[in-house]
Amino acid sequence: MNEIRQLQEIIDKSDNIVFFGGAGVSTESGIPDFRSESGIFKSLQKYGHRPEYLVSHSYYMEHTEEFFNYYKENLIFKDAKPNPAHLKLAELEKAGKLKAVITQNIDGLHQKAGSKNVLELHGSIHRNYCEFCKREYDLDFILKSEGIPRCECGGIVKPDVVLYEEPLNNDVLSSSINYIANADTLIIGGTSLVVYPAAGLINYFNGSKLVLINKSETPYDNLASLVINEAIGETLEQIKI
Ligand code: CNA
Repeated sequence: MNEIRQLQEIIDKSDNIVFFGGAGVSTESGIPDFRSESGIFKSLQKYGHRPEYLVSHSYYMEHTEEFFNYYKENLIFKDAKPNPAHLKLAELEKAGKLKAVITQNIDGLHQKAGSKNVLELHGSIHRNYCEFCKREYDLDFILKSEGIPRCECGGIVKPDVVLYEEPLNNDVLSSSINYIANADTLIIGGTSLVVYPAAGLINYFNGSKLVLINKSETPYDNLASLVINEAIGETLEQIKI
């Protein structure tokens, strides 16, 4: 049986699917990921550092202005639109089959596609807050700011994005664990599964079908019932609900 038919059968038989995804879910929307060749690794050439360092807590603290330059240029894609992967996941939720989307992405495209229950492990570019008085700001405020975005009170406006070296939000993490632990099907897509603790979530899965849809191999391929090494948007687009 070909892979799409196998995936269709798994989805048809399940009504407790959880999706767990990463940067690869948004590459078909024109947002580069970190680790494939076309990804932000090009940052090495332009900034002389790996992206992990440029979006780390230390870099933010020690080179705040450069951090914002890199962040605005490389992590914000204001005009990006949901692709067929985001749209199909939203449809699956609407049909009552998919219970949650757990994402490492910060781009907000799942919500734009119509998904309601989205757990953002690494936060979102759309939420920003003053480190001092906690006032909230939207994405436009960050985009329009020059240099370091400053609140009226003078505090730095920090994106609500989990930087490397920073802990994940406990509520989001425990809720994600709960969904995964109770799912009968876990579809993982567009993630290299090397960024922890997010990648470790897979260990909580007790269900029967683990599906991996990723262009390249992952360290968990041998655990999966089905591995599809194709583009996730092109793959999910073929699924009928
Ligand atoms: P990653 O480590 O960059 O891996 C992405 C994976 O997706 C790679 O294994 C690719 O082979 C694969 N891939 C790329 N395009 C596709 C596609 N169309 N279909 C299927 N597979 C594809 O990304 P992770 O999410 O695993 O890394 C975690 C970091 C990167 C997280 O903290 C993210 O927040 C961060 N990130 C987020 C965005 C975003 O919000 N869109 C963009 C870039 C990086």
